[in-house]
Amino acid sequence: MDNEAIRKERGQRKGARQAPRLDWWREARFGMFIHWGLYAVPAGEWKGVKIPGIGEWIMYRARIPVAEYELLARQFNPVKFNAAEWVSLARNAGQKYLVITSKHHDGFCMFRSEVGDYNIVDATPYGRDPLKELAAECQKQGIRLGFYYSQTQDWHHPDGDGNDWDYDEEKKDFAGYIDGYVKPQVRELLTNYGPIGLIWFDTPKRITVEQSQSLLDLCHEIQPDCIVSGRLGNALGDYASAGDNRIPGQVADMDWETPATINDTWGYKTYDHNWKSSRDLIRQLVDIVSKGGNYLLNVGPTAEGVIPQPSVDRLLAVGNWLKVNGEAVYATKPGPIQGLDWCRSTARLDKVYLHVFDWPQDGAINLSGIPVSGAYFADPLRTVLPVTSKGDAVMIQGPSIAPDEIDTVVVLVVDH
Ligand code: FHN
Repeated sequence: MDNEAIRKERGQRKGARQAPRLDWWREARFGMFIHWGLYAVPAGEWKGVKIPGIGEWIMYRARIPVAEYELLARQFNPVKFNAAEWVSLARNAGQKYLVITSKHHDGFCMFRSEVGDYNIVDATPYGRDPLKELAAECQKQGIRLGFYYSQTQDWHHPDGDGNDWDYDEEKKDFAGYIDGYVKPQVRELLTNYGPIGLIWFDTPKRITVEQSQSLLDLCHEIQPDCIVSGRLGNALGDYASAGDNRIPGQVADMDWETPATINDTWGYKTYDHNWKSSRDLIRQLVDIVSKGGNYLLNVGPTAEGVIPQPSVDRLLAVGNWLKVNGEAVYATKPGPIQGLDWCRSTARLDKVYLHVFDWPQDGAINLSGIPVSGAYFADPLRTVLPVTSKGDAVMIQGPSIAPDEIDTVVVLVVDH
């Protein structure tokens, strides 16, 4: 049981649970996270040495001086980036929103900014703003767009948090950095790219209650419908953020999301081949949704702008599964059957969706305490299954071989 998965300071603000601005997000359930930035150039290796840990932390882990790290911008030329392809991959994966790093902890901005020239338009040979292109494509293909923005850590800005190898932490004017740099940039992100579904702040660390509150107010003032992630800090987000790759052990009575990796890193690393299987990803999605959460699944494109093929393959496999079983995922709530290893459940209107992970050898599904009056498979054939009841016990008879060994969805018609 992972009951510490959602830390208090990343929790949901009081009253936010009732806010209609979250409605689309509650129905979406599944999103694409994209970690893309200068760190894709070294891709896990610095001066011939493989740097352990997640790829986007290479500047920190190798204590790379700002003056040296900045030079990576000259090599960043993602000529293979194609916004239409990325957005269509998200669509085909069954993901309803996309969140991309506009600025990660290394401080490099993936958008044109008037507040400094350490950004993809002004500092790289590429000279284009990929967020503009993604915004246009998301509009076109009906995907909500969100921006990740590292509000506290900035290892490039002299007053941002985290870089103590170039700057003296004691002398930093963190408040000045928030007011004079972060806020204008958040304003740019919410003004120049059309409607933005959400702002995904991260690693709150030293940010004060007042600073978190003022960032929240700023987002809602510019775009009242924009939602703000729990990593804003101080329990002020519109929804709660679970730890990376962490899933609560039981239903969490709040709006929450798990950000997760497909391999071990977020930002691209040439040598991270520890890919989760599509079976693991589908089951994680279902596990999360059955507990009332959203799944934000990451890809880390290369410096050329290519999403690694193992990620593409797995996302498409999840998408194919969702094409058949999507009604048991989107816009559902946690179902009434909880705490069993062999299955999960979700619910919508008068239907309960039983997700069977471990199909019984004799094909007999035994449940208790659920008044089931009918059952059928969620696949397009909608094969009806015989149901027999005895007192509190219900038995649904299916075939002896699992129709889908990853997750067979049985739709239960339940008397209320
Ligand atoms: O430090 C970051 C990390 O690089 C990555 O962006 C993840 C994604 O959830 N968030 C932070 C660690 O929790």
